[in-house]
Amino acid sequence: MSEEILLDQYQKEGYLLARGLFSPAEAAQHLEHFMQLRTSGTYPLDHLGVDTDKSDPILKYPRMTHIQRWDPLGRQCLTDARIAHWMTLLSGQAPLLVQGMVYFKPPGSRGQALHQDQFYLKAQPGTCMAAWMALEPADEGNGCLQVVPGSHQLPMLCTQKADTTLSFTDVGVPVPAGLEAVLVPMEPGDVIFFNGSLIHGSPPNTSADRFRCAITGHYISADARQVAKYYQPALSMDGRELWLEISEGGGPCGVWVDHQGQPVVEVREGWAWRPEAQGIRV
Ligand SMILES: O=C(O)CCC(=O)C(=O)O
Repeated sequence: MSEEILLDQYQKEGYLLARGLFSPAEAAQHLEHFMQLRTSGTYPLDHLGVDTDKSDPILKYPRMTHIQRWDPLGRQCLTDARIAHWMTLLSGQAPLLVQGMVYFKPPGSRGQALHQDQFYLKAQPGTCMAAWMALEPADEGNGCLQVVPGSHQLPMLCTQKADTTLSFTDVGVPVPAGLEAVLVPMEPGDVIFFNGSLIHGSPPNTSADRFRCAITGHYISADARQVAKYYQPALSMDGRELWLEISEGGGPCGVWVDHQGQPVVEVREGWAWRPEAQGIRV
């Protein structure tokens, strides 16, 4: 598919799937490296999620966060020229990396409730973006990514309590009327790029014995002047650390309501900024 068609799709749907952006061999090399890291130690900001009990598989395989700050291969992967190319094309600006995470998602583990990344990053002006790469086959059975096409046009929605039997985070957003969550099955090396306002998440891994390992980067564009404190310093794709102004609190959020049969977003004051819901210790 031509870059033009993919760009058009990104504008309409809020995401773009770049199949085979990395080779299966690269994905396998990254998988082996991250699994080795995970099984051999603990790291700053390892993320466990909420409502864990002793049988929770996430206890053995928590997410590794801010990997760009302490793992050279993770940093190299998330600042790779192929990612920079697409990010620049999609946003018209060079990207700055503000967070790198590895999700292991072992068999039996919960997914992540639907959410909008910009709610947490608060990149200003504009929004943030993500690049999410499958390191193993990801499908409905092991809890692949799920997106709500077109939802990137919405403002930040007010959060609601999530079902923590299905999600390791305890806040989520509803799927607005007229929109639909779709699963995005991916193969190792496929990368999905998505807009920071796009509603996305993932269902639980219900498979008996398959992990669903993925690496993801959150980015802001080079002309952003502010981002939330947790995401600083930002990293340019050529390795420079940059400190931006800190985004505080947040603006109004929208509630999806019906007025005489017409769905509209009603805007309310005050985002409920709850870092602990993402396992963030500020
Ligand atoms: O990998 C997942 O299951 C969810 C990822 C996600 O929602 C995110 O990185 O913002």
